[in-house]
Amino acid sequence: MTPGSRDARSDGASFDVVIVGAGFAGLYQLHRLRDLGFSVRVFEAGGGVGGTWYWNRYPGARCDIESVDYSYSFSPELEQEWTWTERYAAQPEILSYLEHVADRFDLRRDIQFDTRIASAHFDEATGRWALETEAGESVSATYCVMATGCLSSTKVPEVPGVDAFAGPTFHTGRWPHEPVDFTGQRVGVIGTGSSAIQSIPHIARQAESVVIFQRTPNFSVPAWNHPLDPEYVAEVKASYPERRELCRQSQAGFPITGEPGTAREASEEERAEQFGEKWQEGGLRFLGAFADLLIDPEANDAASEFLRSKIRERVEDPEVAALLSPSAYPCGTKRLCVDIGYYETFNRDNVTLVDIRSAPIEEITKTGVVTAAATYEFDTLVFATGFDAMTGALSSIDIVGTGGRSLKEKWQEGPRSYLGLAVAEFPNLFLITGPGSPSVLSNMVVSIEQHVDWITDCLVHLRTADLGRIEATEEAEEEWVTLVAAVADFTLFPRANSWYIGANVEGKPRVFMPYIGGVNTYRAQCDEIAANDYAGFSLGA
Ligand code: NA7
Repeated sequence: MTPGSRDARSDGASFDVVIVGAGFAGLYQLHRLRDLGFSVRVFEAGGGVGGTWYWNRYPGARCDIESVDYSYSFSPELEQEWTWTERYAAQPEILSYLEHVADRFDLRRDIQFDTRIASAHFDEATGRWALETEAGESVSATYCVMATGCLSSTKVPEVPGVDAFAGPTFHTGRWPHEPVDFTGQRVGVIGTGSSAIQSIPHIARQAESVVIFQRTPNFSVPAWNHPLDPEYVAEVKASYPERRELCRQSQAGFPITGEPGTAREASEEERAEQFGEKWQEGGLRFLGAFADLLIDPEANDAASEFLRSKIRERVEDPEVAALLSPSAYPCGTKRLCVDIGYYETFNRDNVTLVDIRSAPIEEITKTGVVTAAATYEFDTLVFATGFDAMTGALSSIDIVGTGGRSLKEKWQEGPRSYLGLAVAEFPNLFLITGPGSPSVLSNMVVSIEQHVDWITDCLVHLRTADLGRIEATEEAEEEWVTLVAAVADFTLFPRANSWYIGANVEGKPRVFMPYIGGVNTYRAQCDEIAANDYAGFSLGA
């Protein structure tokens, strides 16, 4: 047994609420509901708490939201006692934080680790969820909360021979717990998304050689990461209530003061100055340079060109710089990356960039990778090929609602939900940061807390009113799906083949999944619906 987890397994047990997942979302949901007297059990596939931060242990794994904001706001005491050490926390520090939270609030005693939920079926006769674990245990619950994460179902390259390689292979999203030593190794890395951009500089410093297979280049802005000055930390701690409120009332869940102007109205000099300033601030703040950056193609062109000019400054070989420069989509419409020395890594003698857009990978063999143009031999392969984002983790559980239809079947043409929180035909099921909510377009911790608080208030409301059933109506769901699509269509996001739109998984329907309305607007919409007697839901005994 994992230290601290339950000795007794759960077979046959019944609960008010079952929560699937013990990351940021599951931990806080457990804390809230247990405090209010609900009987709760969390099931977690991993051997410990942390979710994303438990699995993504690759070298260089780091948050791209500033750590003082990428943390819970629910406990003023926790806020004061925990001290972040860097501007962007690395994975071990975030995992320690979540372990601290689990211990501090005594959460582990209600979490069953190393347990994957295989199925969840709604039983119309009892009005309860019947869940089964992969090991065959059965439990039941009145309510089921899916805290399964948006980026947890890993994706390996869909190329022939993917299992054929004889040496070690690692996926960034399932990295071993022990550090991997690349010393003296010839390493191949497939993928150039955020995980690759963070890990490649580390791998290149150790390995004999690294070959990077790039299908689509990404835009990246420096993190300018640094240890946090104690005075700054003290200032943040002293002003946390206001800072958190600023996050909640912002578009993306991190504090931004002042209203940016539009690039359309700015002169060329003003644009250059603003981009330069935002570049110096570093990270995702770059996208806040102008209000129309993700709406107006011309504004975006200017920002994209600025970012490409920085790649040319950072990469010595002009041909490599050109290959690393995205041109096929507007900047920011695939997740903007935040790097520490990524581009400079291509100035090293032991690093080679291979363009697999012009000469695709044909096969992975026992000894390496064969592209349409050449054969490469490796000792180790790293798959930085991302996730079946937003729907993958939910679709991998056999979730069946009232009509006998599974969620996977219902979502065959793309995810449909009401608020990204609930799904018609699936009573008493809640999704935390599900598709149709701001989720991955925001500071996840802010969005998670908002959903957990909303769900908690909802369950208390049902209990107080002596009700035991809530279900999104088909009409409300249809209206919400239409709104999510309309808001996305107003922006440049649908122009990119991103994981936001399911383009990274073969056969996945092309539907823009997160809600771009902003965490501020979205929070107001959710609150209004609750205040309006849960408009769009049908409530029953
Ligand atoms: P991403 O951002 O989905 O990146 C995956 C990368 O792998 C991306 O460059 C893909 O190219 C590439 N890829 C995927 N499949 C293949 C195949 N079959 N062949 C070649 N290359 C492939 O995942 P990350 O883990 O880096 O980051 C996920 C999020 O975590 C990130 O956005 C942050 O929010 C944190 P493509 O672009 O699809 O052409």
